[in-house]
Amino acid sequence: MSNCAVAVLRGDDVCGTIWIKQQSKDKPAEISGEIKGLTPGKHGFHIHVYGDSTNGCTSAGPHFNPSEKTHGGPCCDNRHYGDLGNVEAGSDGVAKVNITDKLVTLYGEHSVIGRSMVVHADEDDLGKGVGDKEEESKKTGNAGARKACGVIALAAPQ
Ligand SMILES: [Cu+2]
Ligand SMILES: [Zn+2]
Repeated sequence: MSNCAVAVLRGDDVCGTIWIKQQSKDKPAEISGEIKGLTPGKHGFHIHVYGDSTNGCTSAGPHFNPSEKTHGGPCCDNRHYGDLGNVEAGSDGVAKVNITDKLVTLYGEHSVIGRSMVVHADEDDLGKGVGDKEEESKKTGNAGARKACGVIALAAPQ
């Protein structure tokens, strides 16, 4: 049976809607939607561990990381489950999201339902930061402030 989830991202000047669809437990997740109000360019995009917004996006906690790895890019083995890389906004501030990911799942013990989706002020360096950027690169990719976030909620099959 296919599963579907949706996150409505809200922030001071950034908002968006992101859908996650997965046809079955063994198929990759398809993540799609649109985020508006961003500065043009790349912005880190992650799933954070908690669906808690009692203190704004801060209470979403760190990146979802059940395998206890260091931060990385979505391509790579060494990454958090929640590491989705960057979304890129055009000159109109709109980022179209279209990601297929094999670690993000809507099934089982590592399901992302009930966690948070977060878009950041800055570009995610995908764990490749060096020098004084290296330590934070391995945790957050130096993606900066949390511009908008939303809880990943179960949705009707689309
Ligand atoms: Cu993040
Ligand atoms: Zn990460």
